[in-house]
Amino acid sequence: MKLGLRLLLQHRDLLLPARDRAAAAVPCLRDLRRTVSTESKAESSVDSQSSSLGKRWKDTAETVIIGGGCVGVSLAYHLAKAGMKDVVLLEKSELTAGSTWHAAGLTTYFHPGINLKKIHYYSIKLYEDLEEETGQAVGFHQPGSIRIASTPTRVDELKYQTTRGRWHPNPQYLVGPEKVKELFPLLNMDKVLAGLYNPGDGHIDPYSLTMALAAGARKYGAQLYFPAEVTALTPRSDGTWDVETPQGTVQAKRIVNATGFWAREVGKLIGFEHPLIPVHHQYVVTGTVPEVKALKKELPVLRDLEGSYYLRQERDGLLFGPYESPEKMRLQDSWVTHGVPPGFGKELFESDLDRIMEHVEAAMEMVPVLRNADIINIVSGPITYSPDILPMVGPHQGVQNYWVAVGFGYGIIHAGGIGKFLSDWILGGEPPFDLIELDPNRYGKWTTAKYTALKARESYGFNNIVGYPKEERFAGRPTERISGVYEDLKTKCSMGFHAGWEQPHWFYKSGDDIAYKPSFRRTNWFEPVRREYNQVMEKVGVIDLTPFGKFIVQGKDADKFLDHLFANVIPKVGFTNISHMLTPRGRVYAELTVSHLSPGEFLLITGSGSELHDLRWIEDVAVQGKHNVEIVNVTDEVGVLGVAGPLSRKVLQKLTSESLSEDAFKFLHGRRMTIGDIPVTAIRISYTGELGWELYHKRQDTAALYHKIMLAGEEEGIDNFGTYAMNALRLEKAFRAWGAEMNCDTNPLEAGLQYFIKLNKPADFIGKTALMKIKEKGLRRKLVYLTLETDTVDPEGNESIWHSGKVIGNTTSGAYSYCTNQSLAFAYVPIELSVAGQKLEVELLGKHYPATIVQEPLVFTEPTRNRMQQRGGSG
Ligand code: THG
Repeated sequence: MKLGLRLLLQHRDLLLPARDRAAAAVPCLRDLRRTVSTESKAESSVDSQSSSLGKRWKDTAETVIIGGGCVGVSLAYHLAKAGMKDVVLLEKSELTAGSTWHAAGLTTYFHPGINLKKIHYYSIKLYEDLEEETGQAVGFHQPGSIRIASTPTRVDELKYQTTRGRWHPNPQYLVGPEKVKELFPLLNMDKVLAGLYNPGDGHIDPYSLTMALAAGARKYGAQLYFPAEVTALTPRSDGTWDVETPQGTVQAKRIVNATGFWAREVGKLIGFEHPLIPVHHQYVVTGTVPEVKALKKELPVLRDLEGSYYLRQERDGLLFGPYESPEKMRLQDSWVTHGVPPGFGKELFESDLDRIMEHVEAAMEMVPVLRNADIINIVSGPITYSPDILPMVGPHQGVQNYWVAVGFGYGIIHAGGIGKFLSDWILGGEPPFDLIELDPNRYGKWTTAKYTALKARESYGFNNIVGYPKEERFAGRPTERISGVYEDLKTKCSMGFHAGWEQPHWFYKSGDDIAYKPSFRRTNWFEPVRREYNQVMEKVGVIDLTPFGKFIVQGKDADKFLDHLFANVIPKVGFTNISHMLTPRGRVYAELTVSHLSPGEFLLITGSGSELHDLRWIEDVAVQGKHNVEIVNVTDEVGVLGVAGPLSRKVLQKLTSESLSEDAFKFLHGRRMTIGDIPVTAIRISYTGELGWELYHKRQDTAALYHKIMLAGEEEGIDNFGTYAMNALRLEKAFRAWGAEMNCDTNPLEAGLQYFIKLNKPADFIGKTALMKIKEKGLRRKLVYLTLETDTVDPEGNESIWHSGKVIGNTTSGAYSYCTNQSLAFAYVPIELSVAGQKLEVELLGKHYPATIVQEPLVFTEPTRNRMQQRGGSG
């Protein structure tokens, strides 16, 4: 039975049961596709080799990949192709079972983030060549794609996104309505204001793609076994794993969990609760639409951002997939609470057209021929979601040699690039490029099942929400990670979410518009942040820094271990310094402060977003080098308050009998003391660059400490400040931020971190040799400091920089400088342009703004000001 969409709209209640029957009777799209691809030349040869039962069972492996979906198979292909000898893939039922087989197969060069564009690019290039390499047709169509903007904000969004990536080779063009109509003649143009056109986009057959990757993997020597269900994972004392299956045990140097919606089950085998949950994703396939059939060339893939759906041509019909709102979307929570039903492999969920009706209506308005289309299939299949929609890719903290490649909501476009990325990481010992947003260690104990469900609901529903800078999402908050001052501050400020913690972004005062109003332009927090900025520059401010990651490192080898781990020298007892962990290739892996608390006892502090990311590295180096050290993560036990500003000494002095004078407590010194009778470790450091202290204390003391400081500072007019003001303060002082100015794509010399890198120290620190070579060869690009003449928009980071009509670099972060009343940014530019006075242009929202490279900093830090005054300078 065929049902017109129009008919369904009118009689859907009546027709639902019939439709379900109809849907069940019609072969699934993938089955249709498979019939097509079996006609291709190599399919049969691939299938005949597929099952390994009866074949020689390998009992040792360099890498065991668990899961035969497109991601796992792509990793096997890449590792084997790169020359890894013993690559074994274990799949519990058959290749593509799980989510791959029913995926809609969309491929796009587009991603709003800057790093994932590289993954998309690689995947598409790989898929273009795969048939030739493996002899397996992959059903790759590249009719292009258009993202439709139908509101002025959406036009801004497309402009914002185009500037964040012009240095990538991904082809994309912002086009006007006429061009959109030309590209997609069946569109109702009433609301279309603009489109983002990606000519190389399209779709691929996920089944054939996986088969091609499998053929390639085998060709290069990988062993793919199925059915082979992993039933136990047992670590050996040497860091290797025993991977048990009913067919036998494989001893593996490393294991990779690539098991899609089974990833939780596999994680549980070693005690992890991966924050993943399956969602029901539905798409609808129509029969032949005469107007589509009449077209001379295939329609580009359409993404209607406001309508929240994708739509593409499927043979002579259309395929349409919506993302329902958080309230309407469906989670398969029972698979989290009770586990995935054993044997679930190539099943689908029952479809529910009712749930997607508003998107159907939006689509019929945008593409009117849909009204008369017949539905021939509705696919409702499980896709795995992580809380923030992005997959988890890389080595996992807390255990040796356990890697994950899970949580793919868009596995088809990610599979190729992720396979290559992970393979390069495994073989090279460090991430080949920055893809920090996929670090599995961004999650932690606080990402509970409940949190994951709330967040996946939001993430799925917000698939096509406007992607503003400084966007906040509110589902699942607060988590169990609550600072001691949270209750005091929660009604006084706009909180930001950092690794499970709530941290003040900016504080309200009477008369402020306190609504959450994200914007591509300056918005309602612009003036309040100026107020906080002045508070710290002129008086004294308090900030909750509890979200910092905090580790104690101690033991016999502590000094030696840290000397090897960090590029800076080890501070003497009582001192603190800023130290970087470099990768073997000489890139910046992390930036921490190291405080030598007592002989052989160190406190390491990192930013909130990098806690387990850094800890994983530190632990791996300790274990692999057999260092006799104890590493304790004290993040959850320790609270931190920062007190900063010219009057901070005066205020804190009231609360202690120990002298805080310049001579008695110097910059970058730390000591244990009491502040208002509360024991603290006080460190004289501040990311604001102003006079200030950070007070580390037991987390249960945070509120008491906060109140004592606020009371003591009344006379001085003490007040709160948040991380937005902190960002402006640190940028004016030209302090670099990890993740922006430095990451594993940058070396510390081009990032201007020479001062912290001690190439002359005797210890052979990680990255030293590589860095010496980099220095010898000379730098190709450098971080520069820019002022910009803007109007109502400030740089954020990742905007394109133009010079002589060409894109020559990108910003890394930016802010308004409240001191000099202009915009300010850090940026990477080619070395020959990296001179003070050089004029450039920064593209913001489609407009080119004049920028000038200036000498850093714009504002001197308090210690520098002091030194200059002592020397009689101007300061
Ligand atoms: N406080 C503490 N630890 C931290 C941060 C912090 N760890 C992570 C991150 N933030 C580290 N980043 C910096 C960067 C610069 C400074 C402090 C932390 C800083 N720099 C001064 C400068 O560059 O002039 C001093 C440098 C020096 O003379 O050594 O203060 O905020 N605990």
